[in-house]
Amino acid sequence: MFKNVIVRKPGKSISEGITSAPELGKPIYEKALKQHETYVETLKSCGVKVEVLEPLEDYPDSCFVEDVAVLNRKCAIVTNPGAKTRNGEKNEIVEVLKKYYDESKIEYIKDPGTIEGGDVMMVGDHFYVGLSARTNEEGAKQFINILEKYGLTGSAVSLEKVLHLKTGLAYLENNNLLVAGEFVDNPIFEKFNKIVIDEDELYAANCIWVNDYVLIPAGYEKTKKKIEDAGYKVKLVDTSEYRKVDGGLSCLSLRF
Ligand code: CIR
Repeated sequence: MFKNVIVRKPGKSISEGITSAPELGKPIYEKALKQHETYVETLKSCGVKVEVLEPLEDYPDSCFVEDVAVLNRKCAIVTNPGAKTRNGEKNEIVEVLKKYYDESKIEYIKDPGTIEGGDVMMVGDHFYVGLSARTNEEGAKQFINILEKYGLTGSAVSLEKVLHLKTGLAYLENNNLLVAGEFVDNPIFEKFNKIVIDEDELYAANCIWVNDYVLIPAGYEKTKKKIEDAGYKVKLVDTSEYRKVDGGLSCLSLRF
C-alpha cells in the first residue's frame, strides 16, 4: 500500500516540454493545470497523502517528477536524467526527500551513469530497469548495486522503441502486468498474468495502481474494460495535455 505521493505542478513552460509527437500540438497550460488538480484529487481519494511541489519554470518537463527519483520502503535513489534539459531537475527533489528519508538512506546515481525513474518498474522487492535512450548500462549497474545494499534486487531490460520502460508496462500487483507493444512477447515477463493493451490504445499502458484502485487515462475504453474485467476498481483521469509531451499518469508522481 502507498501512503505518500509527491507531485510537482506544471509551469507555463510545459508548452516547451520534450516531445516525440509535435503533431499533437503544444500543451495548453491552463488545461494542464486543471488536469493536474484532478490528478491530485483522484490520488487523495485512493487514501494517500499528496505533497504538491511548486512549478520550476526553468525545467519544462519537471512536472514529470517520477523521472528524478526512485522511492521504496528502504531507500530513496536520486536519479541522473539522461535528457540534458532535464538533468538539473534531480537537484530540486533532494530537499523534499529529506522529509521522508534519513539522509544516510538517500542515494545518488553518478556520471557517467544515467537513469530516469520512468525506466524503473517495481515488482515487490525486485526492480526492472529499462536500458533506453535515457538510461544507460552504467546507470542501471549503479542502481542495482544500490538496491543490493538494501537487500533488494534489480535486472536490466533492453528497450527497442519506447521512451521509457513504463511507457509500455504497468505492474498492477497480484502478479498482474499491463503489457503493450514490444513487451507483449518478451520472455522476461512470461511469468506474469498479462493484460495485453491493443496497439491503438498504447498510451493507456501507462496506468498506475494506487492501493485498491487503478488510475487509467480517460478515453481508452478497451483498456478500461480489460482492467475492470481483471477485477480492479478504476478511476479515470484526463491527461490529454501531458500526452502531448509524452507524459502520462505514472510520470506525474512519486508513490511510496
Ligand atoms: C520527457 O521526454 O522527458 C518528457 N517530455 C516526458 C517524460 C515522461 N516520463 C515518464 O514516462 N516517466
